[in-house]
Amino acid sequence: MISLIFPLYNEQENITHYPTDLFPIIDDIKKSAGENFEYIFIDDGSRDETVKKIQEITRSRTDVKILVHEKNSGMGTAIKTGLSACSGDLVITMDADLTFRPVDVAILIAKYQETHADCISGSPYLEKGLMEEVTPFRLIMSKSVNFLYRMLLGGGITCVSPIFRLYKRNVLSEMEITSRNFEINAEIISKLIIGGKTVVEVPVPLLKRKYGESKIDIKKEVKNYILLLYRIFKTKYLHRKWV
Ligand SMILES: Nc1nc2c(ncn2[C@@H]2O[C@H](COP(=O)(O)OP(=O)(O)O)[C@@H](O)[C@H]2O)c(=O)[nH]1
Ligand SMILES: [Mg+2]
Repeated sequence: MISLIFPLYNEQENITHYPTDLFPIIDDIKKSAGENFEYIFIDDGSRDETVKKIQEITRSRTDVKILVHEKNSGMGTAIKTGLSACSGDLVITMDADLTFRPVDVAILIAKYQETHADCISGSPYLEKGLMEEVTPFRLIMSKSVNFLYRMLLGGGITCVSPIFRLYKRNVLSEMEITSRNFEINAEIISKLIIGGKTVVEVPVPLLKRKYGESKIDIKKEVKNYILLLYRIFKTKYLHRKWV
């Protein structure tokens, strides 16, 4: 079984589109790939109608778990809550705004079936023209940070930040993850590479968010990503502890 993990924070508009834009797409993949799925939704102290909406639209489904944080604790914390509650042997982490397309879950699975890698990571940087729209400031920040990670980590990874990934669950269960925010994805991929696990990137498009607002605070996140780079340096070259 494959667990699909969705961190949710103030995503009421996006959730109303799941009956057309998410569930039928995954149902098709279920048939074609011969895999079963469970959905894990983690609400992270949303102040809008996220919890009510997700409960409403999933009421008749038996393949859904909804977990609720009373207080907003960050996307990283939400993913960790999801990981501790899921039961698939494979785990896919996804964006609630579906900016990574549900149809591309099939690409992650096909690559896993071909390689049996520990992690298949979707990257919009692997080929030209995959990014629908992004502000120049955010693109420059992101490309610079990714360049630094590539230098430090090796492994030729083009993009460390995307959430759109498939993992072997046992590989993640063995890992101590400390990030509470968006940098969790960079922490996980860094630890996989440092630990000698296999990571394979696949090109996937990244669309523009259609509904609701992005929650990212770029300046805060860049700080977190730089701190993480320092930790990688300490662990990889000075053989010191991560924290
Ligand atoms: N649990 C949780 N999820 C969050 C938080 N902030 C953002 N998210 C979710 O993380 C995903 C990515 O966030 P988003 O705002 O789209 O950021 P962007 O795609 O980087 O602009 C979405 O599924 C959000 O609902 C948070 O504080 N807690
Ligand atoms: Mg988004």
